[in-house]
Amino acid sequence: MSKQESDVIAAQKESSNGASSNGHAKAAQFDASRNGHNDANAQNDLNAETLEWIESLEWVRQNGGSERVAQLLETLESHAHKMGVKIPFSANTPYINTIPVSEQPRYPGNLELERKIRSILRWNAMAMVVRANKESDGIGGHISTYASCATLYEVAFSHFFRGPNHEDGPDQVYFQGHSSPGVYSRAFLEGHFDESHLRNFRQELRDEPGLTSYPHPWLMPDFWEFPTVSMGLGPIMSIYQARFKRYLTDRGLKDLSKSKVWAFVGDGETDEPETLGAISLAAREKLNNLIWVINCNLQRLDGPVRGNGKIVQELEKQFRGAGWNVIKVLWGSDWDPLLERDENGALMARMNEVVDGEMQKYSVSDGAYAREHFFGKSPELLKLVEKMTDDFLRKMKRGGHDAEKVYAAYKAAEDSVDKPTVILAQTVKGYGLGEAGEGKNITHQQKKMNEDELRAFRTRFSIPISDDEVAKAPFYKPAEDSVEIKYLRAQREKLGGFMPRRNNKVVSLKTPSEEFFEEFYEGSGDRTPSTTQAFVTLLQKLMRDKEIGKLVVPIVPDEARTFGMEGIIGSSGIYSHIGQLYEPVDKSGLLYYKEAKDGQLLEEGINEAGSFASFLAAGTAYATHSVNAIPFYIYYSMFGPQRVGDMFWLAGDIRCKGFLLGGTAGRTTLAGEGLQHQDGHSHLLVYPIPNCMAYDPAFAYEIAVIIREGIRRMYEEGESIFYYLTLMNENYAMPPMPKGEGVKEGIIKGLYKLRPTEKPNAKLRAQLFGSGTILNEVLQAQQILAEKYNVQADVWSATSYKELYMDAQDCERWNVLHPGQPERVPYVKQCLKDAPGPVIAASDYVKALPETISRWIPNELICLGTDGFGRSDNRKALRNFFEVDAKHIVVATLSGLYREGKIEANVVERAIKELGVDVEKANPVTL
Ligand SMILES: Cc1ncc(C[n+]2csc(CCOP(=O)(O)OP(=O)(O)O)c2C)c(N)n1
Ligand SMILES: [Mg+2]
Repeated sequence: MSKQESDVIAAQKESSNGASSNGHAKAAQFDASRNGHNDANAQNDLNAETLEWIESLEWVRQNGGSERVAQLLETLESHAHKMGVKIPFSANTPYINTIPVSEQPRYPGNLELERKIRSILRWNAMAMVVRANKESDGIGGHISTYASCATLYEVAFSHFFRGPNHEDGPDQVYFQGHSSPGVYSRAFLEGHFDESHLRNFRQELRDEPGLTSYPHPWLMPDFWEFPTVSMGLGPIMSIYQARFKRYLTDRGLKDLSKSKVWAFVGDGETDEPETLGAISLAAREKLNNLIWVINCNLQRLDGPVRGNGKIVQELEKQFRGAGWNVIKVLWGSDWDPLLERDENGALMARMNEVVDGEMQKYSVSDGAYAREHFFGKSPELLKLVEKMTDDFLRKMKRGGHDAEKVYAAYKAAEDSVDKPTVILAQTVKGYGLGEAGEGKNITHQQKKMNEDELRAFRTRFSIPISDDEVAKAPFYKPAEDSVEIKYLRAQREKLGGFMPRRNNKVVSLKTPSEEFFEEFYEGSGDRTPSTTQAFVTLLQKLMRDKEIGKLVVPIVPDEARTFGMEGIIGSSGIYSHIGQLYEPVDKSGLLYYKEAKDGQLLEEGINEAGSFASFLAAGTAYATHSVNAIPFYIYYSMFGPQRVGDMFWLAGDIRCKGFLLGGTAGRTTLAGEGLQHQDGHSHLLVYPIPNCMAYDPAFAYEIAVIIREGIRRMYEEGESIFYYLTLMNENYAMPPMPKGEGVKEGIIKGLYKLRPTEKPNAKLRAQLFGSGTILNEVLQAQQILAEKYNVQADVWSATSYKELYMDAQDCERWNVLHPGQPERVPYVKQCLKDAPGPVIAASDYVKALPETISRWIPNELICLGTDGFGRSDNRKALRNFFEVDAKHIVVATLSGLYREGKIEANVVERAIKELGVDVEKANPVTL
């Protein structure tokens, strides 16, 4: 096969020069035309010279191997550069398989039997969707995605994917979301699902168990590991998963060095920035434990991915440029003899030039069409296929449907030494569907098949179902002792058992004692830290803890200095697989910029999506790797759910644990940064995520109570929840935790009385709610109200409106469904039972937060918040602008009392004047 390989190399060189073919004669012709030599003698000289070079290369290949050839070419190229020769850059190789036939390993399985098994899987996957849609019109599902990638999956299931009992540990597989019917279909043959599961695909609310539309660990917690259906998230998660496995290995927490991470990606899905946005990290970190399989069926939902171009070539450039190992699997074995006979490179040139839209056309056309349009481009090509029938031409496979080609690619990927691998597999969307959708633009949406189409499918894949039965699309499972089932099971047995499987048996850890947190309960004394600093101190203490310290995974996106985490960089170091190859500029200092192989901090650079992917990998390590990693991801709160909201949602689905810390939070607390940076709404954005616990704490002890409770619930009790805390950068003394009853409970439930009035029996009473640093404004207002206006107010710290809201809704629902029974009273209502006067709720967040609980507040409620775009100015000016400072709280309280008929309007007017409130100022929300 030396010939083919040298062809490839020659073609690479030529294509980089803009030529479209290889071969001696062609090369010489090209030489001549490029140099403008028309003179026949000169041309002959050039031909001879080129031939000599090619022959020399072939000699080197035979005697020194392809590596030596590559070395020589590299040296020559560098030399040419030195001589000033301009060589046009191309990261592309020709449009042929990367692995030549000569290097294809022997296939280790029974090809014929595997083909039979694949056929059955295809049938059941299709039948699952067709039947579900027959029963419930519009229930949806996808046939054509799995149809195109069945071979890609099956070769991996039969020969590669390590299962849970494999001695190297399990592989992590990110399945393409829309291919779920194929994965279910296999679980059915393996005996993990019965017919009722398949019957209830996409029908989860029946008496029998159903199957989720796509991979959702929330709904199938012992099956699916990773939600992938929101395009782009599977790919980016897989990169950070592979990196996190390295991290756990390098830090000695668990050796995960022998298993792999696989991600199956759609070619259309590569348009998502999240898909390709982090590929350079994978190469930089030399993640040879990562294998991507991009199913290049050349189609997305509406039509071709690149009708006028070539998606495979486009991707090849990007991945090669980023430093990945790229393996193209484009043509099946039927094409090998043709390429072998392609002496002048005409076939390869044709493969290089044909655009994807045309390739798609061949998949829906007969052999005569391909002969006329693909091979008909030149007499040479027509001659190449003259002995082949049209039927043979029609059946010639694309690489992704050829198990031997796919196996060769996977094997090479597994053996990659220091690079992640991407396999670009060319397939046909809806392969095997025939008239029902194969290669058609509508195929992605195809969910129904008529009797003729079902019969044709059955016949094409030789499924033993009779003509009488076929219309009902019955599921087919060979007998338990059939060769197919035995083989299927035996292969999985060899590879460590059934998969996908999510580990639900989690070993719990012990929450640090109350004493551990005591210093935070005691307050800061004379010191005036911000809540951010208080958190970082707590984080450092947790990291030093003997029991759980090593499990803590701090994550930052280039923001450690912003949050005062230099100490963590200096003490624990930033994780780097290769350590630190340079002397940092600040090495002489106490806390230098330290990178280390066992570094604990994940410093992800300016990359919130990547940082969140790290959070997900760490926060699910309890299930994926049986390591109770506790991630603390701290970032600019504005770049949280607003920036990567879909990943927050996914964190819920994937049952991620850990703490998200939105730093520099609060629309008026982050002063000068202005409109794009000041977050006053992220708390509202996490409302819909059912298992996200959101808190806006004001003091160090509140943070300590919430974090302790979080560790207890997530890691001791094993609850599938995660925490979102906002942290602010305003410095003030952290008070000690009030001694009264129910404070800790109140902090956790979202509301507790912080500073009650000393005169509860006064005539004028009010209730003030405050959150985050605005609680300090509320405390000031309490004083002003008492001193100047004779109003006695209780001050409450509202740590979580979301918690109050969830609790109230839960009570409400129960009460609606249980008339005549004693009503359940929401916690917030219980708190306000004996609390007279209007309620004024102020925070650095939008007014909608306290509004969500307004129905359960028995008194008059006035909400103050930071609705509107932020501004650059100092806190005083901002709080005046957004009307959340002490004076606005006082005026709102007096207004509330006036509405309740407790005071005259002129009292409010007097306060407005005395406090300098501008009542003619426009509403900040419109400014
Ligand atoms: C973020 C996101 N946007 C849109 C969709 C809807 N969608 C589902 S599949 C699909 C096309 C997928 O094409 P491709 O990635 O090529 O996969 P194929 O089915 O061809 O293998 C689209 C647009 C989605 N699931 N997620
Ligand atoms: Mg596609």
